[in-house]
Amino acid sequence: MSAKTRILVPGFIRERVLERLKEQFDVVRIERADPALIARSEAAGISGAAVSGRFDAALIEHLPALEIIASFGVGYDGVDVSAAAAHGIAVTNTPDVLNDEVADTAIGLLLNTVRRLPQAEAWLREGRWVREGAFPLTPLSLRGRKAGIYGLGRIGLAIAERLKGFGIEIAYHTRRPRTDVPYAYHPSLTELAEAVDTLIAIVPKTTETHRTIDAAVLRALGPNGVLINVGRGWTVDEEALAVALKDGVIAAAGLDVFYDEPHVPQALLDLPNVSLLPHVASASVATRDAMADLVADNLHAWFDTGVALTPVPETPFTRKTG
Ligand code: NAP
Ligand code: 8YV
Repeated sequence: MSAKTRILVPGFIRERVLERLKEQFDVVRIERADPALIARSEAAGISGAAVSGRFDAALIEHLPALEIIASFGVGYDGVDVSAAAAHGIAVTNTPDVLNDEVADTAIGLLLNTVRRLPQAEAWLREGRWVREGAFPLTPLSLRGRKAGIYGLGRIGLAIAERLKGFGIEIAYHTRRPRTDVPYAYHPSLTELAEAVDTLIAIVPKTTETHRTIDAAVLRALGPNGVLINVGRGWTVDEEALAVALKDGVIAAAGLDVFYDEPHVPQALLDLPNVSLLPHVASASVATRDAMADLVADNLHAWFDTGVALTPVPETPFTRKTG
């Protein structure tokens, strides 16, 4: 009997991924993605990997027979994709299966931010409704808002579909205009921010998106402005955001993602006009199960058929056999 294909799984991953991998593979677990944790002799027998989080060049270079890295999540910024591509290693992510969940959360976060629903519930639970009467009217409303989506990809489109149902006007900024949508295109983020009062960020973490939501963009959004970020914290200058929220440069913000997770700057925690979530946009059992299945399905497909199901654009490889 020939030996089973060996798959390395560093650090935490959903149990369902491990169960699905054990159907066909030998799973090698290490505590974290650190080459020091796997001896050279064992590293030489690893053909695939599944990861939720970091997988850097040092680990890639430590695994001479590695063919594929299946990453949990649609954003694959934790994987050194350039190093993988340079070694002919395929990288896969988990697109589409989370679009609706993340878009639902973006809308929930927008409503929480504008209508202060978490604060209203706290008011009730703390007995203030009984003692003090009605919760104060919210200065902000969704009515009449114009939304600008920064990143009109798979999830951005799903957010736009939902916003249409709220009767909200939609515009967007991406590097290249889309030809398949009726929404107004703005060639720069600042121009988008000037044209709208509600900016929703859902762009990947890349060198180009680093801290692009800065003081100037927030000024352009204006005093009635609301920022929602469900993409990556990397995209926001958090110091500038805290100042803008404190000084009334913009009205409010709703954030699911942060620059240095799980750490949230005290300056943001101290503000009353920001709604904060601990990176939960895709975090339902059903959606995380679908993501887990796609991680496993990519590895099964690669070793069964030679083709990954959802390779990232930088590594459009097929399996070299023989
Ligand atoms: P996608 O389909 O690849 O869409 C990305 C969009 O961003 C595209 O419209 C792309 O358009 C645009 N974009 C990329 N670079 C840009 C730049 N430099 N300037 C302007 N626009 C840019 O990705 P997706 O599936 O929608 O996911 C988007 C991101 O959301 C993920 O990468 C991940 O980081 C984040 N996310 C977060 C959560 C969460 O739990 N909070 C969950 C899922 C995803 P162009 O290429 O034309 O510029
Ligand atoms: C997950 C995400 O929280 O898919 C993404 O890019 O940010 C989220 O869906 C994350 O990947 C799981 O660790």
